[in-house]
Amino acid sequence: MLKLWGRITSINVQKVRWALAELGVAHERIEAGMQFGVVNESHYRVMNPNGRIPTIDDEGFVLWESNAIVRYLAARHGEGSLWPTELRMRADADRWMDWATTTLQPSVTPVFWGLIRSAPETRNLKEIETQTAASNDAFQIVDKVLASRPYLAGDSLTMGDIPLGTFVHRWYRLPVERPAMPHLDAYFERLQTRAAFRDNVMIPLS
Ligand SMILES: N[C@@H](CCC(=O)N[C@@H](CS)C(=O)NCC(=O)O)C(=O)O
Repeated sequence: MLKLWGRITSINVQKVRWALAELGVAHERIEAGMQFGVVNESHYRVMNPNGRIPTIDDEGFVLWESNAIVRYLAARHGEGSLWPTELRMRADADRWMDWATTTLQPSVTPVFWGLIRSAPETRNLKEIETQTAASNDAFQIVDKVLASRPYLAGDSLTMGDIPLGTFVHRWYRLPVERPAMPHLDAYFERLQTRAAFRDNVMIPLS
């Protein structure tokens, strides 16, 4: 059975758990990261020299990097669903995975750490303000795209929605001001109709 290492509060682990649930893949999860430790143990470092989560072991095939894991699972178990068969739809989905990591994450993560994982007296309020504005600018790009389609790459959920959907949840749960983004609001509601999203992503921020 596939093994997954990682705590459920990690956004990168949430991507993998959401994908596994959408695909109906049975697995065993082993707590790792932060208060659970494990990531610095030598057996873990052999699998993942970064000492980060998530890591999977699928019948002896070890893989780390959350987006790579989501792509692998989608290709293996989700042909025609999470893994679009049509080349250009797949490229579109793939693009949103990279975009979430390279454009959205660098601004959302400092806001999350500043407001949720830092003591009030240590917060860099100027940085939080700057990165909140940058995050809202990025989310407005997504809002415009979602005006013409229910999911990022078209009419159905694909791997492209997985990283971004986890950031949408995080953004809507952070105590920040957001501009009106009606299509993103509707998208977040749409994602919440999916049990796999509710169970694995809608976890209180901590
Ligand atoms: N690029 C990596 C980043 C992995 C990463 O930074 N994971 C965080 C959790 S989201 C982590 O391992 N933090 C240390 C810990 O939990 O102990 C990925 O997407 O998998």
